Amino acid sequence: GLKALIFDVDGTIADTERDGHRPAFNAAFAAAGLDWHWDPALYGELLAVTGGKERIRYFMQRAGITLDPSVDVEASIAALHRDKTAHYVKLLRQGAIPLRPGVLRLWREARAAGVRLAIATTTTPENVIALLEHAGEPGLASWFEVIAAGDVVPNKKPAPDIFTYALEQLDLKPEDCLAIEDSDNGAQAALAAGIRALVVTVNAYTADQDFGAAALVVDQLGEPDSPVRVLAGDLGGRAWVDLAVLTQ
Ligand code: XBP
Ligand code: MG
Repeated sequence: GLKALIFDVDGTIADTERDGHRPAFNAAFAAAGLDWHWDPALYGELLAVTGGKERIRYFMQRAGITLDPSVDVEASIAALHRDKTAHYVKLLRQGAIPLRPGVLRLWREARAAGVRLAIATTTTPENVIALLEHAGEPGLASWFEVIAAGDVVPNKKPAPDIFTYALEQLDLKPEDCLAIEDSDNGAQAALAAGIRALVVTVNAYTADQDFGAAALVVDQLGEPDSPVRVLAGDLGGRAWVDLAVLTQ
C-alpha cells in the first residue's frame, strides 16, 4: 500500500519560479554590479537546468561569459547564489507566494491517514522551510519527516539521486511511495528511482512538456471550489485528487 508521498517543491506545491526565484536571481546580479537580466522567456529556457548554481553556470556558458582569469568562478557563483537565496527567502517572508490549490488539503488527509510526508527537491533547504512556514502555516515544516533538498546529493534532477536519498531516509521501498512532480525533469528523476509519479502541470513553464512516463497528469490537485482538469489517466469519478485517487 501507499506509505509515503514525496513532494517536489518548485512548481508543484507553489508557483515559485517566475515571480520568486527569477527576480531573486536578478536582484543578486544587480547587487553584484552585473548587467545580467533574466526575463521570463529566457528564464523558461534556463529552467532546462535544475539547481540555481548550475543554472547560473549554464547561463554563462550559453552567453559566452568568461570572468577575469584571476577570479575563482565557482566561488563567485556560490556567492551570487547565496545572495539570491537571501532575496528569495525575503520574498517568501513577505508572503509573496501562496501554496497551490489542494496542497494543504492533501497533506492534512495524508497525516490523518498515517501516510508519511517527504520532500525531494533541487532547491536550497532554507527555501523549502521558508515556503512551508510562510505560505502554509507555522509548524508546517515539521509535518515532513524528510526534507531532501539541494546539494545533499551530487547530481540534481533528472538524476534519481534526491529521490533515492529520500527513500533511504524514509527507509521505504520505491513501490511504497508516490512522487508528486510538475516537470519532465522531476518525473524522470522519480521514475529513475523506481517511484511512480503524479504530475501536476501547475507550472506554466513545464505544462507543455511530454509526461508520457507519468500515470496521472492533472492541472492541479484541486479543491471543492477549484475543479481539476485531467490530462492523462483518470480520477476514478472523483472531483479532485485525494488519497483514494492516489491509492487506487
Ligand atoms: C527546481 C529548481 C531550482 C530552483 C532554484 O527544480 O530547478 O533550481 O529554480 O533553486 P525542481 P535554488 O522543482 O525539479 O526540484 O536556486 O535554491 O537551487
Ligand atoms: Mg518542480
